[in-house]
Amino acid sequence: MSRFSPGRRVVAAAGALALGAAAVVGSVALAAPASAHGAVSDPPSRVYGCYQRWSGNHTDPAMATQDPMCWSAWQANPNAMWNWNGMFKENVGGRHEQAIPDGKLCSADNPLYDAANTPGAWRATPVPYDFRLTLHDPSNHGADYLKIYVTKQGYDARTEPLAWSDLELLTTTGRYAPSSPYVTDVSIPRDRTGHHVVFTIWQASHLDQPYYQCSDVLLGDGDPAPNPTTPVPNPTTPAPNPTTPVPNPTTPVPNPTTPAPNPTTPAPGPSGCTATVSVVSAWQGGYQATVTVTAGSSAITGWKATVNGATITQAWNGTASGSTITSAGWNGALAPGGTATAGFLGSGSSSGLSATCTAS
Ligand SMILES: [Cu+2]
Repeated sequence: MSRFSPGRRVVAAAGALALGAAAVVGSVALAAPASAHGAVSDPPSRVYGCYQRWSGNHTDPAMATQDPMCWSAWQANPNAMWNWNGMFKENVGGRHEQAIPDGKLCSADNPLYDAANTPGAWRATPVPYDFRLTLHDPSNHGADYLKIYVTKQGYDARTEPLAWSDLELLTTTGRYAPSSPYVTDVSIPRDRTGHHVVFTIWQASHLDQPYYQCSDVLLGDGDPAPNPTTPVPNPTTPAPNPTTPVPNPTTPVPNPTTPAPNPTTPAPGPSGCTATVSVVSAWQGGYQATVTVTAGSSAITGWKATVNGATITQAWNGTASGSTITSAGWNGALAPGGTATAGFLGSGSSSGLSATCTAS
């Protein structure tokens, strides 16, 4: 057989990525490795998130307090972080639950990534109950299917290793052509609140090579809801589309069982796209934020989101220059009303941020 064993494949990928990593050091934009495999990029998987946020400064001890689970993971094995895209097992024959033991789901049962199985305060991405999951695959393997699961209410990501019995299957998609990204809409039952894990199986099409990964999300009460740093509708912005629910300040706080109006859904703007910015977490001297871009009534082929008041030190799912993030190759094209997100780390204060968008 000419096929590499899984172990040899990982070693080979590590060498290739080490070269790629050297080219990235010192750059604000995080270029994705040009080869190898892929990962869930939004909401980012544990390993991909640690790579995104810290590959530019992974020896900075500030990570220990700002992002402690990533710090532990980088300390455990930096190679694993550079190889964020290699969380797969081969020749599983669709028997995922037999192939991946309980407690090893977030590492694809690959010892290289074992740190990702440790329960704890992983950075969790706030998502609405209905959200779009994006899997970024620079190698364009295609997909026979994606299976998306979410943890059951009562599961505690901070103390319990993830087991199959903790998961509820939400959706199994159809095939994807070998053209990244692979995107699917996900709807999470409204009883989930707080820190949950979205678990994704990506059955790649080029080989029997399924990928397994965990994305930490914040749901419902966990959202940074009516947050002083959330931009307020600008009086000079055209009136919101009547079909778009807007937060009404006189309306009582939404009942957790009711889908909350999404404050990040902007009205279509005249420039072809609109952008909002929301702060995921903040600490002394810095913060992490998400920019959401929404196309207007026409399709667009690329976008630039400017975050007024931001000093961007690192960005992902886009390229940062000054306070502007430009769409990446895989998330620039949007259908009318379509959305894309990018993330960034900012230095200084996160208060008073607002975002504007121009389309191309
Ligand atoms: Cu691959």
